[in-house]
Amino acid sequence: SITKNMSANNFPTLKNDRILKAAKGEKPDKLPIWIMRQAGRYLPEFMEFRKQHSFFEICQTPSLACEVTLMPIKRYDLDAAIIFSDILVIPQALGMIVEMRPGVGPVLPEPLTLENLKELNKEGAVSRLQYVGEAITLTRHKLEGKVPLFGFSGAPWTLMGYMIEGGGSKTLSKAKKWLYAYPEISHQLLELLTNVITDYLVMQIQAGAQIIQVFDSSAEYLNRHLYAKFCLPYLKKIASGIREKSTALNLEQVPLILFAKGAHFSLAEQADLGYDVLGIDWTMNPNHVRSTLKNKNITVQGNLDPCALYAPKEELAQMVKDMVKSFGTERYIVNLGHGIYPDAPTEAVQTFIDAVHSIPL
Ligand code: 1CP
Repeated sequence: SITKNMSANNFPTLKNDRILKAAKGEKPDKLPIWIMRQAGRYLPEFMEFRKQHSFFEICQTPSLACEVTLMPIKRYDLDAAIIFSDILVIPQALGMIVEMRPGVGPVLPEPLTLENLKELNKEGAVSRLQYVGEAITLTRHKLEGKVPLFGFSGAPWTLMGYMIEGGGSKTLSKAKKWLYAYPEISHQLLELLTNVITDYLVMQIQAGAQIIQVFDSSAEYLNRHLYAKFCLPYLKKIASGIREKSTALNLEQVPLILFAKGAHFSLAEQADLGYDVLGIDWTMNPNHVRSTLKNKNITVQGNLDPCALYAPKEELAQMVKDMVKSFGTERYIVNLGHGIYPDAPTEAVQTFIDAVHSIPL
C-alpha cells in the first residue's frame, strides 16, 4: 500500500499542462498529444513484462501498473499518461469472472442472463477497485509532475455489451436484443452501471487522476434512437454526478472526455452532456466535426487513423499536418481515432509526436 509520504495530498508540481489547458479552452505552448492504448501491446518492453506477469496481476498490483503506465512516458515525449487498467475491471468488481485469453482478448465465461442478473454485487464494488486508486496515487508520485495522469472507465452501454456477450462481438446482437426486448431491465442495468462508474471515477479523482476519459467503444453498434434512449441520459448523469460529488468532497473539477466511438449520429447531442472534450473516431471528417460543434464551446480529440502509423514517415507527417489544418489548433488535443494497433511500429509513434509538436501555435 501507499506510504505516508506518497499520499494523495502531496503530489509533485505539474510541469506540462498542455492537455489540461486545451481541455479548458486555454492556449497551450504546443499542441498536446497522447495515444489511446499507449501503454499496451505495441511496446516490446510491455510484451517482455507480460511474460513475467498476468494481465490482471499487473492491473491489481499498484507497483506493476505504475511501471507499465510509465513505459510510454519514458520512451516518448507524450503529453499525458493513462493509468494501466482495463474497462472490464468493473464487471469483475461486480462479481463476474473475466479472463484475458492470449490471442483472443477478454472472455467472461458466465455472461449476464435475465436469470443471474440479480447476482451482480454492486455493494462494495468501488472498494474492490481500490487497487486502481492506489496505482493512481503511486503513479502521480512516480511521474514527478512530468505530465498529467488520466483515469478512465468504460461507459455503461459498452460494459453492458461485454457483460451480456461474454467478450468481444462482431454485432453485439445479444446485448442489443436486451435493448429491444427488455428495455426496462436494460435501463435498470445501465442505471446500476452508471452509479458504479460515477463513484469509481470520483474515487480515481480523489486518488489523483487529473483528467478522465469515458470509453464508449461500442457506441458504433447503436443508432441515433437507441443512443438517445439508452446512452445519452446515463453519460450525462455520469458527468453531472462527478461534478456534484467532486464539489461535495472539495476536489478540483477535472476535465472530462467522452469517446463515443462511431457515434457520429449523435455528435451534436454529445456536446451537451457536460463533458469538456469529445473524442472523435478515425472515420469522421474534421471539417464536419467542427461545423457540427460550432458555438458549442467544446474541445475535440483525435482522430488519426490508427493504420496511418504504417505509412512512410513523410506521408505520416503530412497526414498529421493536414489533420491539424482541418481541425484548427484551438480547443484541440491530438490522438489517434481509436487505440493503437498491437503491431504498430514504435518509430512511427515518434514521427507522429514530433510532427504534432513541431506545429507552431
Ligand atoms: O494505454 C493503455 O493501454 C492503458 C490501459 C488500457 C485501456 C485504456 C487497456 C489495457 N485497456 C483499455 C481500455 C479498453 N479495454 C477498451 C476501451 C478502448 C478501446 O476501445 O480500445 C476496451 C474496449 C477494452 C476491452 C479490451 N481489453 C480489449 C478489446 C477486446 C475486443 O472487444 O475486441 C482487449 C484486447 C483488452 C485487453 C487489454 N487491455 C489493455 C491491454 C494492454 C490489453 C492486452 C491484453 C494483454 O496484455 O494480454
